[in-house]
Amino acid sequence: MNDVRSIEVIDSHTEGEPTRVVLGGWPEPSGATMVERRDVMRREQDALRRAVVHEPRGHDAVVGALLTAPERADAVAGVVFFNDVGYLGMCGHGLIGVVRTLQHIGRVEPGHVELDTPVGPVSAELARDGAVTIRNVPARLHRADVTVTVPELGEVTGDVAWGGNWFFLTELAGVPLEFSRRAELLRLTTLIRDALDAQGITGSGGEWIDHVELFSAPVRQDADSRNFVLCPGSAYDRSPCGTGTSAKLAVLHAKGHLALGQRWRQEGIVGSLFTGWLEAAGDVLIPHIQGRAFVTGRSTLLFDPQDPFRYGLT
Ligand code: PYC
Repeated sequence: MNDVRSIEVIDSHTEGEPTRVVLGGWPEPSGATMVERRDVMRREQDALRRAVVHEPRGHDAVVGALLTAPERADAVAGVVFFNDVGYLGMCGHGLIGVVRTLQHIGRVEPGHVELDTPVGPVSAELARDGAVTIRNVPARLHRADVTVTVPELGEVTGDVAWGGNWFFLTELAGVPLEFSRRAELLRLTTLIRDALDAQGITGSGGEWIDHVELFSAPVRQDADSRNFVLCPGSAYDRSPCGTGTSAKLAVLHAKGHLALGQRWRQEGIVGSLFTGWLEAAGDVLIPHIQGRAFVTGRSTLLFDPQDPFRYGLT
């Protein structure tokens, strides 16, 4: 990594949540598949992940997206999402940001866009007004009504579901989902995640549940529900979370509360909205998530060999 002197990025936010797309300067990770490329990034290029998302250039809520060569001939690009603590399977708000960024640099036009990720192929429809609808990887309910014992909270019952990442979805009576209470919400969801871990409650194959999602009645009149989502590190999602909304759709459908095609309007903690619905494809459920992203900046990150923090604060 020592010969990297600059990295080109474009910043955007999707319904309030930041995405930093890496366009150049990051050596192309080797590997024939997106999984292999993600593993090379993790093994050999992790300093660049930290440099792009950590302070002093970033902060704990930034999700990075490295564009690579695609796996499939008809895909525009491959994309590996990463954050302050590691790599994400998929990222819903991030994909919406990637599509708008590709439009900004003239690589896509309104219409259909195919992209490859380490957890499978995804696609998006970019509308003329800038709205993006992503077609996510299949979502599923893994375990319903699981009870975990959490310090301060006692027994908390929720569902474990996959929406491109692993989620524990629950409600906490008497805990309002208000932006002004975000520090407390972060603390409580972190306690839940730690308790899930300590009590061996995982996704399939023992995978770590790294996102916790709380729900309440919405504040907006045009929404069905409001959420607060703890991301893998210590940040919360400013958007309603694309993979989290996907997991929610799978849970609602499995419990008989959401028909195929029925719209679900998920409000996030800052009051922004994703609209989601499910489509059946064979025996799997494909979530569609619609939202908006806005490009906020374009910059060149510089690496001064004299700078002790050029690879970020750890
Ligand atoms: O939108 O899927 C999402 C997401 C995951 C983590 C942050 N945002």
